[in-house]
Amino acid sequence: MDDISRRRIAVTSSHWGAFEVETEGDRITATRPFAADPNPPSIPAIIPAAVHHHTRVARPAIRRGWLDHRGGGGRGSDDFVELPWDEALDIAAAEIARIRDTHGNTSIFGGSYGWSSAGRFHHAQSQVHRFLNSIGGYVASFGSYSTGCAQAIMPHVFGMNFLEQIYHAQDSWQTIADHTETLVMFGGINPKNAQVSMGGITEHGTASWFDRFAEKGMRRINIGPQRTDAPGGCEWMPLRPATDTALMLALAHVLETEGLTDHAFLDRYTTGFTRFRPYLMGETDGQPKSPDWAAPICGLDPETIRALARRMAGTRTLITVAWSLQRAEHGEQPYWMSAVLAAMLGQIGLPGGGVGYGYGAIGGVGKGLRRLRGMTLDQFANPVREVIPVARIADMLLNPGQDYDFNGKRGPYPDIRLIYWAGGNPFHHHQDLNRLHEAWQRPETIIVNEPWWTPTAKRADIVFPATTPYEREDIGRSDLDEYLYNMPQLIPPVGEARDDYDIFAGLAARIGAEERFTEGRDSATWLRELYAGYRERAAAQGVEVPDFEELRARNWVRLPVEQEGPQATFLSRLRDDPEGAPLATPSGRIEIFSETIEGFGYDDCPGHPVWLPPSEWLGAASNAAPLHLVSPQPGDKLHSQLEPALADVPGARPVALAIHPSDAAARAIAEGAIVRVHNARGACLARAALTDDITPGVVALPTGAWYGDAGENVDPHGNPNVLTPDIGTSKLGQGSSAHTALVQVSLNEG
Ligand SMILES: Nc1nc2c(c(=O)[nH]1)N[C@H]1C(S)=C(S)[C@@H](COP(=O)(O)OP(=O)(O)OC[C@H]3O[C@@H](n4cnc5c(=O)[nH]c(N)nc54)[C@H](O)[C@@H]3O)O[C@H]1N2
Ligand SMILES: Nc1nc2c(c(=O)[nH]1)N[C@H]1C(S)=C(S)[C@@H](COP(=O)(O)OP(=O)(O)OC[C@H]3O[C@@H](n4cnc5c(=O)[nH]c(N)nc54)[C@H](O)[C@@H]3O)O[C@H]1N2
Ligand SMILES: [Mo]
Repeated sequence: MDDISRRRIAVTSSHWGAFEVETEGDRITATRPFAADPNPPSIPAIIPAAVHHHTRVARPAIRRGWLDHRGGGGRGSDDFVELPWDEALDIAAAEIARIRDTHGNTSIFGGSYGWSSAGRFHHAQSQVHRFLNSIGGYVASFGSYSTGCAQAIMPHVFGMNFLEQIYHAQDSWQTIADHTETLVMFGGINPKNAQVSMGGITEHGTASWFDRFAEKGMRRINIGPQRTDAPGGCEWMPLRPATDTALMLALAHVLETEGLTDHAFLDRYTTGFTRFRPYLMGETDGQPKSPDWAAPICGLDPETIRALARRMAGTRTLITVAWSLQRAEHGEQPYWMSAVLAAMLGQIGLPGGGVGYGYGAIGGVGKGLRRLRGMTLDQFANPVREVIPVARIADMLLNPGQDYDFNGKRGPYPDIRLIYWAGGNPFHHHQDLNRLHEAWQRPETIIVNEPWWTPTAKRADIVFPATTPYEREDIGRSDLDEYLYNMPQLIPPVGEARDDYDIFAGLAARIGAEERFTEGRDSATWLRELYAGYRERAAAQGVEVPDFEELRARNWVRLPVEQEGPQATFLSRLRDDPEGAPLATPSGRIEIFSETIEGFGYDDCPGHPVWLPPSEWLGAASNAAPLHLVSPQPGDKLHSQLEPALADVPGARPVALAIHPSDAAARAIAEGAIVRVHNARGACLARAALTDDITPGVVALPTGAWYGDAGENVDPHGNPNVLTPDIGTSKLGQGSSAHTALVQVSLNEG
């Protein structure tokens, strides 16, 4: 690397934005927002403290119990023995080879879900997948905690890959600004979440778009449990969580009974309305899905529902749906039903009308940028066919060989003996962590690459210290951002940390796969080569990017990737030419009824959208658990990253729990009081934050606190995942059901 002894300043990129970093010698001394960002995130300030935090993994470490007598048990309670790199790599490589040779590659779980950090080459998940494929493959995972359920259901409805749809096909912010008159936001559109975008985001524009919407007089209606899920100035309809489908059905019922349904649209572009209508009207089950029916379910008044339906039919209306709605039991239903409601309104394919998903969930959605062909390290094909839905990990570990359903398929869970995790923190992200802790004791060996002693690292057998992005050089680039970065190495690796690439190269060499994994290159060579390929492909698409050395000298460039000409409008091609440009659904149309899904025969996801009460919601509240817990993303960081430094701030932990003053008063809870949030699955501490901006009966505890140590009955930091249920959304989606939880909140005495 360059001379690092002197003071220097450089710009780097992250999942939550670009920022300027000041270094002196081997330390990061300060960070500042990037000048080109109109609305910088608040996160960078704590990076220096986090990077040099005492919770960094200093040296390779092996759990004492595992070192003494191999195998599980004691994970999370044993202490660790530090070893020199060579010795630790020898031991890990021998163990990986032993398990592979004894039990086969189907006994290795390498799903390794997680965001790790930005940067194209040093992307931990790509590195671990390439390594495991170099030695014969691994059991993979499908989907994400973000949108796993939607990724399963939505292709049945619109016939396209869901990620393709949300990142590249939906209406752009510009289209919305130009055409939308009424914006109906289920779960809001939250600039707090839009701070983040995978792979990087430079100009944070969501809040400014809302300023423009307000100026032009667009009605902006946030429907959900928290006023704060949308920017200030939006209308708020306080909704009981998990009841969106009932509300959407009631809106559809108004359209149908008041002659507001666009039947011409349904006839031309959709299939199955005649199979759905009898359910809507109550002909199949004796219950019309009217506003009077939905009002007590949703906690709204029937007249409000009627007025909203008329407004939606009478103006150019865009329905947006937050990802959070499908991170819940039966999450398939609000997603599918929103498409049906939009179809009944007949505005799909018109600019600024119809439906869109995940605006605000991450900052890149809606930017509507041209795509440049990517820059990714080849992960190789995986010879192992077994893939589990990502959120079914604990089920898999607890039930090897047991059959499970997923999106029309049925098959057994593999028998996992080895887990390799790099770039994720399952003991932050998974639901019912006490159950995961039990399941996690099953495999013979668990290896984790991590910069910090996260709760996952603490529960591993072998921990390799990984560098952070500030300790290695990389290229920062995302298709949802206008910028391209050279992310310089700013400081030498902290402690004995190594890049994931070098860790895997070291293991591969010991398992006879060095040539395959490295192809004779080191990371500096890879970086230049991947970049050269990217530059060539960009040029072929008419975009000039500087050569590697010039980019290094310039640090960053803004790319001309704004769309020219007409802006994106979702399904405009279908609308223009339904015969010539059919959807890739079985019918070629939007599927209001799906023969395919009906054919699966699932009780929890039938052939058209329905209201299915979840196992936990306010309609099923009990004395033991009377409050609905939502666990949104944290505003002050990305998931559990940088947590050790944030937790050092006096008074910052346990995490703040939003609670309505009436619910607090009923429990004699005052502002700032330390409370215990609990249910049959677990308990954690939290700090009461009283607010009128939350629906009574609902409490909100953001994710991201580190799960406590083994043996602690009450998580002291406020991790909501000790309370959330580890159940799939349905047999179809099998996504995470994080938002489906009832809890009690009590003053913490003693
Ligand atoms: N209750 C509840 N739970 C949720 C959610 C919810 O809404 N409610 N949301 C879910 C969602 S959508 C998501 S995406 C997940 C997020 O869950 P994760 O993506 O697992 O969370 P992160 O904290 O980002 O974990 C990334 C880890 O990678 C490490 N890391 C960073 N850079 C590197 C690197 O270069 N190399 C290596 N080896 N490691 C690195 C970080 O230190 C960190 O520990 O959480 C899910 N969990
Ligand atoms: N600052 C920050 N931003 C992030 C992240 C982060 O860690 N930090 N993580 C990123 C990631 S990985 C993802 S996937 C996205 C997630 O984006 P989302 O899934 O949209 O975000 P959440 O924060 O889980 O939930 C948003 C809101 O949905 C509401 N909600 C919960 N249940 C319901 C319901 O049943 N009905 C309705 N109408 N509303 C409901 C809650 O009030 C909650 O505040 O965020 C991204 N953005
Ligand atoms: Mo996510």
